Amino acid sequence: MASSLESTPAPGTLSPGSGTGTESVEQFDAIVIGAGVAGLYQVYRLRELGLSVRGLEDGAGVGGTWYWNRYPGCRFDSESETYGYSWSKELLEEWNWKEHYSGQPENEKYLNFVADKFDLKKHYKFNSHVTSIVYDERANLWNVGTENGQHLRAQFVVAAVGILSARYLPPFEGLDTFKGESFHTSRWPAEKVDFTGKRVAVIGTGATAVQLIPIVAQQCKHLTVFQRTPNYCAPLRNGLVSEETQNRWKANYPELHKMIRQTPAAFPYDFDRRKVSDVDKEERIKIYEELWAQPGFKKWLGNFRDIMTDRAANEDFAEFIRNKIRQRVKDPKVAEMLVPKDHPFGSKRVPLETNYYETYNRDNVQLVSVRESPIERITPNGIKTSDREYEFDVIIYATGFDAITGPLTRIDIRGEGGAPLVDHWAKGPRTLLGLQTAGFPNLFIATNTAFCNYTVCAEAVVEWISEAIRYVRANNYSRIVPTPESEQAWVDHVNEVGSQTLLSGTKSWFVGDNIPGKAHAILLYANTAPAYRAKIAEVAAKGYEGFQLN
Ligand code: N01
Repeated sequence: MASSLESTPAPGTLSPGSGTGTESVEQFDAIVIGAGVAGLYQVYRLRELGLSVRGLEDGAGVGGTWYWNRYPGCRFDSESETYGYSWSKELLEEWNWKEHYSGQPENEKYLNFVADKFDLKKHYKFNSHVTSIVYDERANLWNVGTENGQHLRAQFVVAAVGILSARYLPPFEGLDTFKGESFHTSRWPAEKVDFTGKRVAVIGTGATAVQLIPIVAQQCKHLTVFQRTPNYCAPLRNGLVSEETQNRWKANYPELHKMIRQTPAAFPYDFDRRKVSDVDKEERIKIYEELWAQPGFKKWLGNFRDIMTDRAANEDFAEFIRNKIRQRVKDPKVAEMLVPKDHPFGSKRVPLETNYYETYNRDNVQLVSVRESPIERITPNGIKTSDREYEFDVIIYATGFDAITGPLTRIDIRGEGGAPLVDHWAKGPRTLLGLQTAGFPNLFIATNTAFCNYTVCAEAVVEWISEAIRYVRANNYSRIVPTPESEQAWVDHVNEVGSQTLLSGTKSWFVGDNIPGKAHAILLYANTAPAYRAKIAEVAAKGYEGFQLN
């Protein structure tokens, strides 16, 4: 019986550089954890600085998110031409995107292409799940341990562990008793899963499930979707990239990169400078229809400027989407189940979809509200809700992630005085600029925690970290670490900015509320991406203001 729930099966084959078991202690200038978008670039930059670097990666190959999330339908929700790296002119010239919103197989190929082009794989040990990162104060070195017994030491550690890499599997009773196949979307097997003739359950209706559901519905005998909270899903409007468009991108990449670095979330569109109330109802509907016809996140991030801050303005567009859902779903009862009413539009990540709502018009698809009849347990034959037992051959858990903090707090990280990171972050993440934590010198976090198109701000973060490490070494310092005061000031600022948006009042992974028992705290920096990048640049220009160097 196939299952992706037990361990972390490696979807690919073992690479020649894979860790093989207990080895002696190896020492490097820097260790980079992760071979995703940020990790690969970090290894490249540190190598360029002349450091000895070891990369450690849980998977058997490069790709991070694009290695693990192989579920059917997985693809960028960002425009392909904005998601690729911007730092190599040659790379931009050589790579052709096939689709406007590129799919997982192509994205994994792209990151392999990058890793091969810049000869990055040789720095990595794959199948190396990092379990501990412990600071040795006397030696000013970090000890890094892996599940398969590797032990490494380095002065600098960069955790490029991603923000959505620690899967969340709800602790349903009886989870292990199911006799069919079960999969978590973020640990999908490399082999194609055959749904032909099968009765399939999907638990969850977030951005992942919304990509997966229409495809599985076409392949299986019967699909039952277990929904707790309906989302405001909007059409992706994907398409193939013509040669002409590809050539236009290549000729204009510098202008494109300049432009997206000026927009609030690094997408190729900006908010309308007007407020909802500046425009009369008839004109507004016209504008909403135009936005609706556009691809990608424009309906969200190209909308009126107050939709993310003003509840009444938000409600105007929310009602527009609700009506779109009602028009697309034939059965009014099912349509009403799919209409979100308990949170503002865009206060959770907006899932982008292709035929998602039409899928509920199919005869072989059923929607179950687990708000009305909660899941009580997983049984050997399927799922038991408070209502009845459903029988399945396959259960798909599209239940999300312990976002942003999870990838770090699941590692045993101990800083000065042996203090565990998990204690320091008990009430939410505590960092300066999302980059470093007080008490954890020379440990950097290379993930994009700004509200920003992932690669764009990940590049900025990697470049900042690389320059900080260069600065430390060039000036004969041995350590860089935030002062507790500057860390507190940043935490206060992040909370203050978050409280001015509609994000903080809605239950989602943005605020940790999707994980039972996790502290409620805004996990993203909800200011604009240009403001974030300006802030980190300013701190560096002022000799790393707020950081202690010694
Ligand atoms: O996870 P989610 P996701 N019983 O947390 C439900 C990124 N992404 O993997 O909403 C029943 O959004 C939960 O219900 P509720 C993107 O940033 C990017 O879908 O908590 N249901 C929800 O419906 C996204 O935001 C792309 O009430 C339970 C679902 O599981 C992030 O990944 C594509 C439950 C989880 O939704 C996460 O998306 C896809 C329970 N006990 C994703 N527990 C691209 O752009 C949870 N749920 C490529």
